[in-house]
Amino acid sequence: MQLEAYKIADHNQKALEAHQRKLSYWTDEIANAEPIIQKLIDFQIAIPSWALGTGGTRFGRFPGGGEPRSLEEKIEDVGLLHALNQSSGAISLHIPWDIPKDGEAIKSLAASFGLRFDAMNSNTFQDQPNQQHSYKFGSLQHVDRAVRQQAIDHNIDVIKHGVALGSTSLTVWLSDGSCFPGQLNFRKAFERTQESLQEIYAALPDDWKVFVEYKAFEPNFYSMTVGDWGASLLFANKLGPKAYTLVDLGHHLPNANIEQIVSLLLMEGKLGGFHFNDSKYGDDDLTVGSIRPYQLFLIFNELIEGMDAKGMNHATDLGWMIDASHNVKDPLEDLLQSVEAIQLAYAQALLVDRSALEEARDANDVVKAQEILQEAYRTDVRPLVAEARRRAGGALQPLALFRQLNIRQQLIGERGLKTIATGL
Ligand code: LRH
Ligand code: MN
Ligand code: MN
Repeated sequence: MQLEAYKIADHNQKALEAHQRKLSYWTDEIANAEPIIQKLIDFQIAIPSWALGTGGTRFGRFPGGGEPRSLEEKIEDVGLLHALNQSSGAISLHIPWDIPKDGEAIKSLAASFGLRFDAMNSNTFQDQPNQQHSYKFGSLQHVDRAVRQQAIDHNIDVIKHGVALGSTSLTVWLSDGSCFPGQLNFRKAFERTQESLQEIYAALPDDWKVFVEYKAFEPNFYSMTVGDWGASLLFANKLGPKAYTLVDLGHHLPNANIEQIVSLLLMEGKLGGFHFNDSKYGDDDLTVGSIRPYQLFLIFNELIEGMDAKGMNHATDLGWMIDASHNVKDPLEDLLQSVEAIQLAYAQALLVDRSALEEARDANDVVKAQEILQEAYRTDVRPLVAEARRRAGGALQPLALFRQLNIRQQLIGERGLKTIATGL
């Protein structure tokens, strides 16, 4: 289904007066509202193709109905999100969960919804039917050269799919590691992984980047070969200028200071992109901003500081992606919430008075420094985000409109109640 523009216009018309009342505080009182609105309009967050269906857990799955049954329907779903919020203008594919059979046709279908293809994700953490070698004991790190080669070939194949779609980056996440002490020679596993990555790196087109995603644990529970930002940065540095670290917010040990990691990676010019989600315990893949919104704000605070220091373009110089899974919510509603949470944190971080903050730091005024951050964080920026959406042609209240239009019911009507999307 495609969302007609008049439905959004009708919704906005009805909500306009109340919206303008809230917005007037900004336009009357705040000097830099306009540049913030413009930055919000430019900022796009890629939706992962695997997050459009119900993920479940390893204990069970409760599909909600009307889930996309094909890549085409996934693109349609992201098109719906983008029509509603005008901020989800890209889709990130996982191969082989979503193999485009006809790259050209898929690319033009996506373009018809105003979507482009963000990072391509390879998968060497599961065995596929008819696969010659098993990844039970790893892929790029494997002791057997034939297994490594199979994983390298897969990554090169993913790059080819990406080229056909107009993507310009590859995300490599490896489940490689070990479950028990003694199982693995850490150094040799690292070196084999490095060699394998080097072969993948050699196959990257000139304008491509590779993102090395780290994760502290799961599915290996004693060691992960790319277990933290240190290991990822080592790989990225050894690989070369097209290689970067990717930060997934759920991939750290408890209480890690992610904002500091972000700051240092940016300083090194090696932060490539993000997988946004939220978590209370581990890789929970919960809705962005649902558990630790202040942490999200602090991360954006470092992102802006570090990107501005390097003259980077906020919208285009990093890969912004969501990586989520849904157990009890409608995936589309959840994704609307996640995108909005990212925009709110971004807008709040844009409000931080940076020169006052540096002054407070130089004066060792700890209280003032904290106040400056919290002043921005405690500001209600929802009218700014809504205004950015409205100006871009999106809905003032995307979630409310999604419900008013009974979009899920319509999707169930089209696709059926029992549908299972491919993915986790
Ligand atoms: C691993 C991960 C990685 C995968 C995705 C499905 O936990 O975050 O990004 O590609 O989940
Ligand atoms: Mn991830
Ligand atoms: Mn993850």
